[in-house]
Amino acid sequence: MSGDISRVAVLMGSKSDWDIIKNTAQTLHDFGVGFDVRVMSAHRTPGVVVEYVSMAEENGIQVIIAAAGMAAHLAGVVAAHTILPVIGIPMKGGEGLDSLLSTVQMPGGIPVATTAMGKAGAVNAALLAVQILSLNDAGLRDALRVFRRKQADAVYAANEAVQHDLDAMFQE
Ligand code: RP5
Repeated sequence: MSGDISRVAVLMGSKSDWDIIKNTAQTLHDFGVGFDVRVMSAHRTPGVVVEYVSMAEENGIQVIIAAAGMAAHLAGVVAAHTILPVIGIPMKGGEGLDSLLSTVQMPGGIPVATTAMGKAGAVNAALLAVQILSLNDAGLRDALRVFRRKQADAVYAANEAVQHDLDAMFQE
């Protein structure tokens, strides 16, 4: 739990996913968005998943992020039990491609917005959740614009640094 009210649920299939999913929690925290982190498994604790997700809307959750690896059914099962938007993060628990396909290949009618694997996906899941929440939150829209500007500034600075290195390497 972080922030006053949890607006985002961050679910993961195993504690072994946490090292990557910490990036989701950190990003939500950086935007000041309250979240609730839980370990629960579509296969090992299916009853807990259904119970949690069935109550999520009533509990004030607006977006659910679900991370799982291998035969990664967590995001799909979550999506089947709620009309809240669900973002799936495929974890590289097995080969990687297994969890990517298990998460992304949802049948028509039950969507899961699937991110990349790894840290990029963990961060992007949080950013996508913030973007969804920002539709009704001008403060979050401003924070997203600041984030994008800082991100671009870092790329401009990196380009400058490379140009500087090139000048130093090849000056006659
Ligand atoms: C999935 O299986 C989890 O999300 C994890 O990515 C993977 C392996 O889980 P552990 O065997 O490490 O608990 O359910």
